[in-house]
Amino acid sequence: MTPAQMKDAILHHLVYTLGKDAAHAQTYDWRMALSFAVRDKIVDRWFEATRRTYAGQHKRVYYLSMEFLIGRLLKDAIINMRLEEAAIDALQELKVDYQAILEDEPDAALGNGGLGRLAACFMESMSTIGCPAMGYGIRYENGLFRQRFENGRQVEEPEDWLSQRHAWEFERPEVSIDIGFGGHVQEIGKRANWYPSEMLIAMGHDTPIIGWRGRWGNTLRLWEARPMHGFDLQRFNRGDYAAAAEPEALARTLSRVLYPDDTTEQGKELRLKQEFFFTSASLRDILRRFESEYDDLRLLPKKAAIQMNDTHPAIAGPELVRLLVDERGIDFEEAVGIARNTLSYTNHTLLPEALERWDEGLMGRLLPRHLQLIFRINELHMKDVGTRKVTAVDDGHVKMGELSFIMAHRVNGVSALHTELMKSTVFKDLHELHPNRIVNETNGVTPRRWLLSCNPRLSTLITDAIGDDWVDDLEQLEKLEPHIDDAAFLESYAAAKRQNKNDLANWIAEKLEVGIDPEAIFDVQIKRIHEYKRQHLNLLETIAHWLEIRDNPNQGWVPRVKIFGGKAAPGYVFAKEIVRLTNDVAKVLNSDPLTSRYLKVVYPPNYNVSLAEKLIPASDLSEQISTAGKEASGTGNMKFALNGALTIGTLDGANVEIREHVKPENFFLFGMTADEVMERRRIGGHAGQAIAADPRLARAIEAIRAGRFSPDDPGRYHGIVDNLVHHDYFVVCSDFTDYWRAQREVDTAFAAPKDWARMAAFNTARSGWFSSDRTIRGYMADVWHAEAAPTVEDAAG
Ligand code: CBF
Repeated sequence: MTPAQMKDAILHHLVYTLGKDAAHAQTYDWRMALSFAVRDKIVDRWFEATRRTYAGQHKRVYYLSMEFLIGRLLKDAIINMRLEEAAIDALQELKVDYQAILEDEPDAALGNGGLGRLAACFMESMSTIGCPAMGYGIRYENGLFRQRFENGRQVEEPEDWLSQRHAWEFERPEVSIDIGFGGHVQEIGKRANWYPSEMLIAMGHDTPIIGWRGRWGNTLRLWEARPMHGFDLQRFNRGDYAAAAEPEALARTLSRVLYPDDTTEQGKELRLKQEFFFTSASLRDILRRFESEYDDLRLLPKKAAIQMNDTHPAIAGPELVRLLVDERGIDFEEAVGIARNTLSYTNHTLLPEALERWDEGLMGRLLPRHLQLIFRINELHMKDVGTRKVTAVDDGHVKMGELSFIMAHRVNGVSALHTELMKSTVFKDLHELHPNRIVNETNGVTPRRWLLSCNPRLSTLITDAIGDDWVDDLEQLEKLEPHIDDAAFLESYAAAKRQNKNDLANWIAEKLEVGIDPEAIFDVQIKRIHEYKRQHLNLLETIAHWLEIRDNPNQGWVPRVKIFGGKAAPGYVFAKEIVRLTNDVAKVLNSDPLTSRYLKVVYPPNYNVSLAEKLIPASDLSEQISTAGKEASGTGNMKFALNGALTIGTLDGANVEIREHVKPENFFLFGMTADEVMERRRIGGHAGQAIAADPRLARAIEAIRAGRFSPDDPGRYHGIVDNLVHHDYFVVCSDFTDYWRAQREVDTAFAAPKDWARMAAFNTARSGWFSSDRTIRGYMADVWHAEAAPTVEDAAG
């Protein structure tokens, strides 16, 4: 597409789709017009991919996920369609600011963190590779909450990403599926009829996801909940307006927000309903498509692979069995076999509190037929394996991890360490019974968004050095290794980072009104706030460091800016206290005339995908400091390494593999291993011992306890202090001393800029393995047994 053609297309949409004339168009209008111009191009490729999938009778992959953290889509689309030059030139002619347009797009925050962002990377990689696939999820009207700080406290506000028209989706009213809850079951012979007492409709919205070079396009289908019988005219005519609108409001609640706080009974019920809602709609859509092409349901596993992204869609097992048995008359045992060979399950966490368990009473009330089937599936499994040792139903609860395991032919972990821990802990018994079921697929990230798009300076430098094949095959980055010995290349590498840091410093000055020194180490921890991720370990080290600088302010300290980003779950009190403490520490440190030129803390609110795209290219140090054994993989760790930030981290999740790839000398390792953590916990008073042994740690804790960061309310953080001193399940205190040591090594290394640049460049060169293209190829081979279709460009060539 030439710039002139792009300009015509933009003006066409401005006038005929948006009804605006150029003289009065606002940023929003230009953004929409540009989006539609780009979307038109995508649609052609998307249709072609769909036609080829049907014509070639290719196996399709269905990715069921409660979260798709897609963020902004415009730049992604422009980059993947290789329309950047045309768009920039066309807008320049139209005197419209391209960057302002990109920034105007709301962030689609349809995920919490790693799991949802992984799903988004996978969608892009499947399209790049040409793996015929469809993502299924929920079209949350308000997504994850928007975070604001009020006197340092987190305040949650609804995310209103849909308050403006969403440029990328196509509404599909013809894809409307009725979903039931509650009611009763009538058994007739081997089948049953389920008569739900409550019904609503799942309506599809399709977003095309285009791969690199526009080679292939897949669909992300998100379900919106609608009422069965919208508006009640009788009630309205009687003047009861609120009651007249009630069915609609109730139905909408279902697709309103992501992860409603499930600390209340109502929250739990809503969450289970959401899970069933999107899983059932997706399965019925999948079966409808399958039956339009094939008439033998036994072919299902050959033609469809359904991935359960964590246990959120775990009801897929019993629901698929129900659809096969009750609605299609297949024998129960055969139906279980078909379902199992079609389904697979990814486990993303071993944290006990995150492993879903549903109360049998609740499950029986909402999904009575499914509960019956779960009991039968469980019985059948116990009969097959000849033991009652493992069970999906226990102690009045349905255990969704076990249920998913039993109903899947493959179960995967997301890093080598996590997969081994799955085998030896949570799924030990099941693994012994099914030793071939668990496989590892270490996570990855898409290089298109997480290098090419977010870091143009580094991307250009790489392409100048080794050509642009790395975008298709990230492992080509290894070709950079010989360049790392070239002083001119290293200088350019360091210059790109410096410029990225300058941009970020300017942005922070403008948005947060905090001045930071671009020459300082940009030390970044961005992720959900959680005890196991140990933001409080980072804070303790920050405080200890601050106190040390105060003792001796003229010692020539290496300047540092600690950057935090992340949201705390609304019901997670401890995490919210960490948020507040971070802001309180920032307030005190940033205004300390003795130390602030050496140490600052910044915490931009509302961490999301777009903010990550700004922060990661400008980072020097990546904080991956979780308690060993707790972080399943991490994916932020991969994005940082790829963009040349050095990791300070524990042997946890994919850190282990990152360290192997980038070499131990280019990674700041500290802390206990997963086994050592378990040993340490057995020692009574381990935290007290660690505090007694390290005066720096003792002083930092005492500063918090004495109210140094909360002088107006000295007792504010006694909860955190008590937890650290008396419980410290996440062994923050016991890892502190080694963390401090590693941080001082960072200071020393950073003070030698050439060596630092070499280490950073080595991280980039060795991060190619962490592409989500590699991960997807792994799933295709080991889990889905699916092949790539001939892509559009390949066929044309
Ligand atoms: O596998 C993707 C990510 O998933 C999580 O975010 C999750 O939600 N369970 C894990 O915490 C991450 O370690 C993991 O990278």
